[in-house]
Amino acid sequence: MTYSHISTQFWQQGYVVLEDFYTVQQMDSLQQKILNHYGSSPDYAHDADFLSKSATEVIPWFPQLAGETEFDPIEQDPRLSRLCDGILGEGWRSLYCMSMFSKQGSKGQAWHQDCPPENAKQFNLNRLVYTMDIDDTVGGQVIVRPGSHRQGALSVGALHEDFADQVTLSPKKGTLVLIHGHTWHRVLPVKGAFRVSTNFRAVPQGTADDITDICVYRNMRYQFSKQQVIEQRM
Ligand SMILES: O=C(O)CCC(=O)C(=O)O
Ligand SMILES: [Fe+2]
Repeated sequence: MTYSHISTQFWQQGYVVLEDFYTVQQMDSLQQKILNHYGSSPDYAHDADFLSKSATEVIPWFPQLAGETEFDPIEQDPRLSRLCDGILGEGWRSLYCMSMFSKQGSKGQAWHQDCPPENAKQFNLNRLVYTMDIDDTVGGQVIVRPGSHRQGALSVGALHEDFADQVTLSPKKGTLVLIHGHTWHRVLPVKGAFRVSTNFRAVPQGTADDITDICVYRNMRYQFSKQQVIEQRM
């Protein structure tokens, strides 16, 4: 696929998958850093109310804020910058890098949109880097609905409902997945010992730094900075 094909596919589908984007060596080294940080039995960082209402069980870590420089070359890869130029246009910028850890038996993440979808020009881009294979044995596959970035807010309904048009992604070590923040997406329960993913978020010019402060779920809108449900949806 050429850069322009990738951008076209992204804007048609609301996501795009690029296998073997990063090398196994790069990924093994990052994975080691991430696992060293979490240790064997990390605690959930979000408040309990959020974890239960959102049916989302992940433990975030912001490695670049913690001074880990090894994540920088991943983010600064010239091919990734060129992809973002094509997808986001001039003047886009990186927001932050967040690793996410889920324990064995955890629920994954319910259907959500990373930010409110009401304004098509205001969105985040998820640049998801996988430092391990995500497959049927490990669980934690990512499910998306193609084209849903154009369909407004998620419908109200079951938090993990199956849709006929959903697509299941099983990223491998080194896969880069780009997901539009308005695209409906979720993560399946984790069956293996643990699951790790790392997200380098970016935004187009003119988008606020706190664009991902409000996340839209099928049962609520949740504001992370206030640790509060700001809208019940039923
Ligand atoms: O961990 C994943 O694969 C997806 C996480 C996600 O929904 C996000 O970063 O917005
Ligand atoms: Fe998300």
